[in-house]
Amino acid sequence: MQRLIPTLRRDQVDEALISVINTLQICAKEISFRVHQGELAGVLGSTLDENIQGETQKHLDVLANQLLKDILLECKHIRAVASEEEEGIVSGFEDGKYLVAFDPLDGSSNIDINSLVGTIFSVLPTPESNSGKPDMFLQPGTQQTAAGYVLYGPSTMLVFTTGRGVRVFTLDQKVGEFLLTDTDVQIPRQTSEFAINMSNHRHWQPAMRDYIDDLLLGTEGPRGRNFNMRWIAAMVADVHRVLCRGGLFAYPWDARKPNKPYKLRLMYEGNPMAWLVEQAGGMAHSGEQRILDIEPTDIHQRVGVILGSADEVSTCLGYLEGSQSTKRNV
Ligand code: FBP
Repeated sequence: MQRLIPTLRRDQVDEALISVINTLQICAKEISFRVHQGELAGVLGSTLDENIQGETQKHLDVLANQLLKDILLECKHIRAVASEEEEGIVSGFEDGKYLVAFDPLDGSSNIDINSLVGTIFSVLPTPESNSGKPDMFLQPGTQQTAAGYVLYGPSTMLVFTTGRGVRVFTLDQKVGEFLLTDTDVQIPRQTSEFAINMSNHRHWQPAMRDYIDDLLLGTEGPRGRNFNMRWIAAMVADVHRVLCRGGLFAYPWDARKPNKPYKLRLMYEGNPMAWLVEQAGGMAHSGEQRILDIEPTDIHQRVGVILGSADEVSTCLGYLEGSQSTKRNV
């Protein structure tokens, strides 16, 4: 089975970018070990601190963030990093060609129940301006040079793209190496599976409620077939399922906090997942536009997310644009 670096060389990826992705895999192994040690490594539970998002930090959030910072900033090709757990950016090598934005531990609410969590990353080129300020990161997702995630589950998987399709590696615990286990990930256009936090239903736009209600009506409704629901409450795991077997994943606009109607973050959740999904033949939309076309204004800005099987995302957007009617059979 092929290892990471030979695969990247075969893909003719730039040597500096290979070094960045190689550094990310080293981080993944360190975090994977601690996640799988759980209470034995004393990494469960919460700290008393809040992060820039106003969320209580878990010990593993802090530990994973520190590991990523320490190891990534040793890489001479990294100009700076931005993290969900850091207010500002952290500078690296002045002449580093790349920037790395990351969510050190996605799905934090799953840590203490031994459920699926992950690390999500997005790599961007250092702009010519090289200001050393957060504005270096404010590039649309179309500018990403690499994007992916690590899923810490029954096995640890590294899934990423450099614009040459989606590559899937599995960590061989015996030799401590990520080995290539899938190269041609394709998301089926059609699906009968959706993922959304249903408990937020009353807070959604009416059109989004209609779309989901028609899925729930199944054969008795306008969709004329049954749909199944899944929600792992970790984007990395819900999107992994979509890459494996199709589906629609959504975290849409929500009326609860008018000044903060979205939950997920553009730079280190929306953009990397959107590029992966598009590279696998799916669609990724904010409800207003293609996620990868969004011009960011802040490294921690939030975005609506509707992604997955292309035909199903189109149908959902049809409801939001009012072109898809909800004529009930009732
Ligand atoms: P973080 O855990 O990195 O803050 O990510 C947010 C997240 O956990 C996503 O991974 C997941 O899709 C969503 O929030 C779950 O939200 P909810 O608590 O509404 O189920």
